Amino acid sequence: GDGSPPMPFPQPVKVQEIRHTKIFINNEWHTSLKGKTFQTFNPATGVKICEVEEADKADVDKAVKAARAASQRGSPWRRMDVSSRGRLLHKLADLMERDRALLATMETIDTGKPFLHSFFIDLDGSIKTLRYYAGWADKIHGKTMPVGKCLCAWNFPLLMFMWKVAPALCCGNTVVIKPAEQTPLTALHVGSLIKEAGFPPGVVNIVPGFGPTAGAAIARHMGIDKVAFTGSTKVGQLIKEAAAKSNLKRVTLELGGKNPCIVFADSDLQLAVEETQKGAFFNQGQCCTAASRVFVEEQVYEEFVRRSVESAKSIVIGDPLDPRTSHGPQIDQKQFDKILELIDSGKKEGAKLECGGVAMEDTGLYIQPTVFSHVKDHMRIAKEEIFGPVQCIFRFKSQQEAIERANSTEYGLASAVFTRNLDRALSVSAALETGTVWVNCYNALHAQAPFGGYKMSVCLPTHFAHF
Ligand code: TXE
Repeated sequence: GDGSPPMPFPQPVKVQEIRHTKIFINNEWHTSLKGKTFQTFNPATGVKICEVEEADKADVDKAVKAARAASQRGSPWRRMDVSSRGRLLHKLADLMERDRALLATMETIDTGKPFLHSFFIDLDGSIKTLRYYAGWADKIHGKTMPVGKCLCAWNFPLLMFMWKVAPALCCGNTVVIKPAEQTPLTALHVGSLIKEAGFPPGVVNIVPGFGPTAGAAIARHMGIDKVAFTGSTKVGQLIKEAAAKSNLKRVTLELGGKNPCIVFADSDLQLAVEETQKGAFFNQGQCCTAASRVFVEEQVYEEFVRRSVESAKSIVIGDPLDPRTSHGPQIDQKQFDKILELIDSGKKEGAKLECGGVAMEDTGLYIQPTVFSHVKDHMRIAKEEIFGPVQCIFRFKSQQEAIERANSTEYGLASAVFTRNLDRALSVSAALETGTVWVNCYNALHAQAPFGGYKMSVCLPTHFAHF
């Protein structure tokens, strides 16, 4: 270094007690109308964190009424001038900065993702999203929609909350949002910050609960004009169907991916190894953008596999609250079982297991970073979204072949090209049927850049917003 003392790492906060565990409607905390609660667990230890009030259809109705009332003509939210709306979004971002270590700790306890990732990636992205849309609030002209409803997944609970809520609020909408049942805690804490920031009652309402009950009630609600969803393709289809059969509400979907990387022999090989592996293992592989299919040109194939295995073996697995940890547990038993079953299918279908492939012993839902080589396109691990720390490496001969194989999937979210040849980077990027193509990098996501896709990965009314 330059002789100066190292920057201290941010530290997790000691969370004695989770304060916000109820349904948030009209800036107030409500118990569930049916009197039900559900438990949320720390996936690193299996220990219950707390009980959360469980919203069902009747609670969703109550939240929609509040959101509708808050968007009536003459309401404080409707009368508020647009620059004040922007200021409120900035105020919320300020409060999240104030509570940043606490929110990052809660996110880590609830999801199992490493604390430094929560702090530097999820919190950073959430705050930047708010500030980006705060800046848009007084620059949008034209029509807005009164009530939106959002359903979130558990892999980036806070970030997805902001991706959905920030643009909706920026345009003057009111929202009802259901966090994933696995990860309700940071959303509820943000509820308290929304109140503290001074948003009028009813503008944001948070209904923790399950998909088939609260989620389905939202999808078929007659009083909701727009629904935004992140999750599995199967549930995305259910939501679009429910929207069609109720009031034809507008639908935005962000679904699965089976994202290809193409590594040419002329690339910076070490960079390609590092970036594709980060892409495969980041967030324990639980990313819609996970780099789950890596196509490597035959001349460098063996060397690429060798270095990838070496790199996978050096990943630090451990307690997600320990700042040295870079790999935590999977979110829950269901995902954990699904991943191990798919790993098994890979072995049975003849892919070569280079490393990992097993769970860590004892506690928690840890799966070792896993690398398969000699993967063939027909295998299940080549086709299905694994959503776990599994890297699949394929061999290719020609550029045309690599493009065709990369595109031969029902998904079309993200992809990457690794090459030093700029012409090739441009022509391959243009040929790949994905919303994002990264060149010589991976997972470079920005609040300022659009995020969309092709085929069964995404359904967006505009290319612009997440909402
Ligand atoms: O997803 P679900 P699950 C993929 C990934 C993963 C698989 C299953 O492959 O292994 O999906 O994960 C709500 N009406 N992704 O079972 O069921 C649910 O409450 C309305 C990709 O966790 O789709 C939660 O809030 N809502 C992904 C959300 O949908 C319903 C992120 C996600 O749950 C509902 C997560 C219903 N009938 C999983 N059923 C990504 N794109 O990043 C469930 N929900």
